[in-house]
Amino acid sequence: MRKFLTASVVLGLAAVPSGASAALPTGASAALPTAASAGYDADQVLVKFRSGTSATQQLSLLRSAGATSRGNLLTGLGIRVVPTKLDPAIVAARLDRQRAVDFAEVDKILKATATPNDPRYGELYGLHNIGQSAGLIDADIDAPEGWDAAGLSTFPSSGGPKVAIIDTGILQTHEDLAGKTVNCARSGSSFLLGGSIQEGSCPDDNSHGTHVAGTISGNANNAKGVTGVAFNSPLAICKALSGPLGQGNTSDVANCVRWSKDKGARVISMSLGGGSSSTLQSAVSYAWQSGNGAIIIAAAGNDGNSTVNYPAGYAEVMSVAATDRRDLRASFSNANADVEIAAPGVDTLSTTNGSNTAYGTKSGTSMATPHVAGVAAIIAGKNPTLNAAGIRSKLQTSVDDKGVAGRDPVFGFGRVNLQKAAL
Ligand SMILES: [Ca+2]
Ligand SMILES: [Ca+2]
Ligand SMILES: [Ca+2]
Repeated sequence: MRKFLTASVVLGLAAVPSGASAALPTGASAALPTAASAGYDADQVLVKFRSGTSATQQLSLLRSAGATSRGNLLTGLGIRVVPTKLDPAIVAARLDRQRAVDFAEVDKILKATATPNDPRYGELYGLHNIGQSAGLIDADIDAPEGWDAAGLSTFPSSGGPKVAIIDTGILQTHEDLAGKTVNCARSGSSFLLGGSIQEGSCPDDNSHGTHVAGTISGNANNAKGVTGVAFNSPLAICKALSGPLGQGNTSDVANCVRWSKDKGARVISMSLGGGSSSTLQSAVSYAWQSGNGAIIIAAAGNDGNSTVNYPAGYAEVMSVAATDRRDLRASFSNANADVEIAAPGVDTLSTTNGSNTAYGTKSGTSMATPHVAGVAAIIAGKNPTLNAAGIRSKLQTSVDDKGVAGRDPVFGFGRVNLQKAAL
């Protein structure tokens, strides 16, 4: 007898409308370069003399400190950019001690923290929380800091490891998903003999899969819509769920797991859950163990209690709980000893399948799961020889601990953090 898997537990809250996005300050888009010090200019110092210090006095003080001339004035600021052949830190320290000097300092090199130009990036509190919509500042996965750390601050659109998504399919032509799908298939008894994979067809009749895909790999810095966590990763899409409830058979999900691994996915993301099955366990065991293995991420479930759902409940699979914009447990998020990691999953904005320019918010451990899958992909991209167990270990140790200290049933090891994962 076939057991019936359903994404409906995961989808249960997906239709809850969110007023959050409407209330957002549009200026939240973080045009601010964060002053990350990366050393200082080797050839100059900055000096401000007190008023009344003559040019002759200035030149005398500068030369005795090791500068070569008075340099240039920063117009309107009264601060001089002064050349030197010595270590600017030493020259600045010498000058700073002089009574005629208001201040002297090295000319620090700043760099902008990666901030994409996508117009709705500012609403993605899960990536970068600046307190938008009554959120808690830094209740996020530290995505821009992580992109910097991973060397992705130029927002390349390719080059990352392949991520498989087993879900309701994808709207491949969506403006923020264009070019992402490199493998596409479906397995489903409603249109095929059970156990068959049909390559080349993975349409999304629900929107759930399209939403998950946008969180994992939405096109970044294309001046459109949102930004995925692992925007440089190509996607292998396997449609195992269908219809308004997003349902599918265990055999189809298992089939997709096997197919995803064979297509070379290093990460398999499953925002679905249901009862246990030997067939499904065999498939995840194959994907986890075959070759270097695939890291397998799945939703803990939206029952709001301690139910263990599968595939999350298998030892080979990381179970993902959901947090909100204040780093608190989402009311619907399951809590049990198998929960391994947490991620933002309340009112998550992403791509939807209404049109090629459609976006919307959904809530669920379904929305938390792709945040973790994206971080796993960036770990895999940065560490090409790391096996699945190594990626999992890195995920576990690069969290922000939440709730009671250490691993706990609500947050697992903690809320995922891309900056720590990418170091
Ligand atoms: Ca975009
Ligand atoms: Ca598990
Ligand atoms: Ca904890």
